[in-house]
Amino acid sequence: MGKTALITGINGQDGSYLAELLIEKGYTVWGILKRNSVAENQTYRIDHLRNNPMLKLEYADLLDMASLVRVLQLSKPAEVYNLAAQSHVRISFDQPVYTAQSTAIGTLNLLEAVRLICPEARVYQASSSEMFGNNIDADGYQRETTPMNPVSPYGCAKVFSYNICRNYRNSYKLFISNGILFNHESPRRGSNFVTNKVAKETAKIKLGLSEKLVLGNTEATRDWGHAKDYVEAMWMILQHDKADDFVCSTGVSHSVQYLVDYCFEKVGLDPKKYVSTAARYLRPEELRDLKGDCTKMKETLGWKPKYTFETMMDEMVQYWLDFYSK
Ligand code: NAP
Ligand code: F7E
Repeated sequence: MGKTALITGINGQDGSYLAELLIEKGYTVWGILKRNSVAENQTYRIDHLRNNPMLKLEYADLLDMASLVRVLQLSKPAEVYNLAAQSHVRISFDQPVYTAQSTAIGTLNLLEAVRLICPEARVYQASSSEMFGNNIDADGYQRETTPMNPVSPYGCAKVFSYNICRNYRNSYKLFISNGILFNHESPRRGSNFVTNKVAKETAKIKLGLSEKLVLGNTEATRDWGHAKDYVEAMWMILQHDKADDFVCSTGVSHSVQYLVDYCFEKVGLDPKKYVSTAARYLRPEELRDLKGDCTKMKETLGWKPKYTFETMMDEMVQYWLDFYSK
């Protein structure tokens, strides 16, 4: 019989790809959905899996520990992937308390529930490169040993989760691992994150459906990988013989301006004619540059990404061209 896994955040970008991967591997996959008034839209990323008998969905919320206890008792998972969070950095400045509740205290609720109900389960925590803030090692990279100095409520909340996971691992001998993942994208990325916003608007402008793209800080640089490659890393982290923390990245970074130029050039348009900036997309404190060194991940687990920045952005722009051409 295959293993059983529970995914929080199953209807998010990563949760949807991880559910596909685990079902392919023969897992029974349980996922939690938090209640939303528009139920139709909430599961669009996993609707293609809804009739699969290996997928089981339950209502629960990271802020409601009783609901987590209920789902852990029902599902009895061997692996728990904690992907749920308020994950938008800019929005975390607008909703700092909710971000801290869901992205920090939500993790603690889940760990307590695991400790009480299924202490044998292996837990993956979705930690983030946002935790490093503007700290960069002398060689220009961030890695597992880089000091954490977050510059957003989201980053602060993720540092709490990262640390409480290490604390529970050491105090209670639970198998809890952090994946410190750098930005990862796909056509399923929320369209208010910069890669998918640029891909979508490039396609709309090309097809005559829009005339402008308004952005924030175009000088920031990010290390962008593909979510499909990164969910494979999550799975590998939980198959390792001991709980540990791993950076996952591509080691290549580009500026937001380069991202814009790449997408517009792909469809044969001059970005200068369409792209402008506005203060509303700036953050009170900016995280300028991210570039990860994932040597530990590659050497210990043998992880290797299949996508490059270019093949990923090609897929995303093409997705929106097809979407708006239907
Ligand atoms: P996402 O698309 O924003 O998905 C977040 C998921 O969390 C959604 O399914 C959301 O449900 C759910 N959620 C939010 N609050 C919840 C709560 N209180 N209780 C239960 N579920 C809740 O994020 P993602 O890009 O897939 O990222 C997955 C995880 O990795 C997140 O923790 C994120 O912070 C972290 N991470 C992401 C990246 C990246 O570049 N993508 C990098 C590093 C770390 P609704 O949609 O119904 O609200
Ligand atoms: O911004 C700049 C913005 O919102 C990337 C989350 O998954 O990765 C993600 O956080 C960069 C930033 O992602 C716009 O200022 C310019 O410098 O796509 P983003 P993020 O903030 O890096 C980390 C690792 C996570 O863990 C998070 O969950 O792009 N930028 N103009 C813009 N960003 C947005 N969203 N919109 C703009 O118009």
